[in-house]
Amino acid sequence: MRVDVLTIFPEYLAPLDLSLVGKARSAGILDVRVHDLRDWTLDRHRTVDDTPFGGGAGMVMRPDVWGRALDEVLGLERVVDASAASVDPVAAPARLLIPTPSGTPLDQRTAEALARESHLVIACGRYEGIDARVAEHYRRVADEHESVSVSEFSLGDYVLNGGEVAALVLIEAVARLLPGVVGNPRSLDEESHGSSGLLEYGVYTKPPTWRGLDVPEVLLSGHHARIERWRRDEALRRTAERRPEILERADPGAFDPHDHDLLSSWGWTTGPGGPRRPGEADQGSSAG
Ligand code: 6GU
Repeated sequence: MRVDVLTIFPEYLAPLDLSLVGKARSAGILDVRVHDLRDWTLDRHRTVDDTPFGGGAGMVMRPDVWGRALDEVLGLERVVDASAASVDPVAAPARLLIPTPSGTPLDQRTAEALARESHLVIACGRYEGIDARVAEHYRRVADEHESVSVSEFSLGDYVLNGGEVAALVLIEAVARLLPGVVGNPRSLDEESHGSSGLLEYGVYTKPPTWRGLDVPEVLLSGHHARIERWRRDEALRRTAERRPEILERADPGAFDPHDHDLLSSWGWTTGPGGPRRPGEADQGSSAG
């Protein structure tokens, strides 16, 4: 997979040399190129921002600089030049990803979809963000050429100073899903937000007693079926406590009779619409 990152702080992406992502790069599984946006400025001061039309605080990143940079990195100069030609050797479309607190929240399903792509381009804004016409323009290019698609994404409901940390997060979330990056791919199923849809159960290692705290007895029993059930119960308990909305969104068919008993013992109801937390009516059962 090829990933291009555009930023005015290329050094911010230095952690990409480390750990699993660094190994994936050395192994040739992941080709990450970090570019300095200022390389596409034309003035002596290498200006990337200006004051917002309509007034207000802060600065906005100029669309003309972003346009030159993105056309080149997305390979669009070539597409537009070749648009009259009948033979179009265009590769799989690049995905343009724009980190912004006003984007769609990034989740594991999105990371899985991105891991199947061949080329990601991440446009890291700073200040108050990138002129809105940039996303609009490349959405239009996407509609016309199918050589690119555009997604604005957010890490969560808080504000960062720029998109660089979000780019690191996205690259790590995607890179670990590429074949050959994580040693044992089965560990990807059992972790939080994996195929069960639940948060992961707690994990333990030696010593069996530490500062008066014992490892749960069942984990030392060697009884595989009991261990599996205990882990499922723990995953359900954590999810119900910490992220009840995940259980309420889950496929109602994903819960076995033991799950239902457990949820009921915590005051949840488990109708045909799936689990509902205590005090929450089933969807549609009490409209108005
Ligand atoms: Cl993706 N960017 C910025 N600047 N702030 C954020 C974010 C992204 N996600 C949450 N906060």
